[in-house]
Amino acid sequence: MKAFPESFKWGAATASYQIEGGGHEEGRGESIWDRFARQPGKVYKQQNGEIACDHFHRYPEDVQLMDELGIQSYRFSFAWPRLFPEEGKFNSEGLEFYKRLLDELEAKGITPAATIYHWDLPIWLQDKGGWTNRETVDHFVAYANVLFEAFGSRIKSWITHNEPWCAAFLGYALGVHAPGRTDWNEALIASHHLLLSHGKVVEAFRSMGLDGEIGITLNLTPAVPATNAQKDAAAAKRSDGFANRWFLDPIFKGNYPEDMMALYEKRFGPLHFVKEGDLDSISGQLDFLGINYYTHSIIEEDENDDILRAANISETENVTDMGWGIHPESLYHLLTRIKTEYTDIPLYITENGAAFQDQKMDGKVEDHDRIKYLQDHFSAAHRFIEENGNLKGYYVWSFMDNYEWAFGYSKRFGIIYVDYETLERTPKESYKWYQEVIRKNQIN
Ligand code: PNW
Repeated sequence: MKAFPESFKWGAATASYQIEGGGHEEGRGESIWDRFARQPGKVYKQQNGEIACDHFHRYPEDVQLMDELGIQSYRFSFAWPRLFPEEGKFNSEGLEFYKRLLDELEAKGITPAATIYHWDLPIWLQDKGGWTNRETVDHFVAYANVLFEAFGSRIKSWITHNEPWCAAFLGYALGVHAPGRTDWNEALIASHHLLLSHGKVVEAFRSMGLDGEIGITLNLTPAVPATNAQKDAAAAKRSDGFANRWFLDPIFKGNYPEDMMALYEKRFGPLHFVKEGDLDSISGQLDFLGINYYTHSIIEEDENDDILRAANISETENVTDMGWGIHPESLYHLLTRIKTEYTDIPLYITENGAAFQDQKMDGKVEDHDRIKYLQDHFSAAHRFIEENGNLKGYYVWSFMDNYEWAFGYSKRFGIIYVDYETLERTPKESYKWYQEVIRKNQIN
């Protein structure tokens, strides 16, 4: 038996665009994902979040299911286009849905953890360059200030950004996420502005003197060299620089990693977008770090890749429905590395979970593969805590099946099954298993 600390917070996570729907309700404007999804060939079957899980209307039932699950905390995100649907327009009605949601959560004693940006940028900001435009930083601060004013007394746990690596590199370099750009220089600029906007919002939060905690969520993907060859080790180091250190170093050390700066400068010229004082803002003291962990990557040198000269070897065995290899031990090593190389502030796993091809039969979803995945990752987290690791909580991704970005509704990460015809919710076996873990506060 592996018991967790009494104060340990068990939770589940979602994001606005992935579950809400209500695409035109109460004055919501368009986001970059609404537009991206309309472009042929970008998203599986051109599916979008117009209805999604209809959480916008079904939130009472969903919060009821959270209560029955027993989670102490629920991580969700705010939809920026609900509050600022058009340039220069603040839509106060856009706050109403979140008031109702918070009322439900409070009634059940579930602590909210709110992400300010989980990728649904208002379209009018994209029309001005999105995250490549430094002015977006100021708009982000204005938006966050509205949330702090409206909900600062009710929400005590704030996450500025979800996975800025995805927002910058999947969105601006690889083109697989909105806004679908394929320009590395733009991605680097976007990554800096995302980080800067994080720092500026932390400063705004501090200056308002709100009680509560603020942090950021990074998706961290350990890079494992494919062989013992020195060239593969070097490629893995670059991959680590690209995915992890490019965000961890400025936040916790106040500087971009030198090897990566050299690599990018050689290719793209001086990084002019980094201005005096930016890194001071980015490295402001945080109350916690949120970590999203799904898999590690196996890296070999690739001469044909002109930027990182590194290739990700895809795995075929013991993978999830995303094709992501299952490596719980890497979660333990990742947490240990954060503690030894970066920071001992409280850590939260703000996302961990897996997509599998679930089948609903006779009213049941027997997702034993997901139970095993979660059990093994909880166990890795437990090992870290045993060794005095400062891990305070764990949010399963996801509370329910939802819109998996470019994969549309074809990938199911939920511990609750959603029938997209009827929108009926069915707790999976993993939900019942998790319920027991939370109730006992321990795993086997
Ligand atoms: C995260 N990758 O996304 C997000 O925070 C969630 O919204 C998402 O549903 C979840 O993980 C599952 O994918 C990622 O390609 C998307 O490396 C793509 C990648 C990583 C994280």
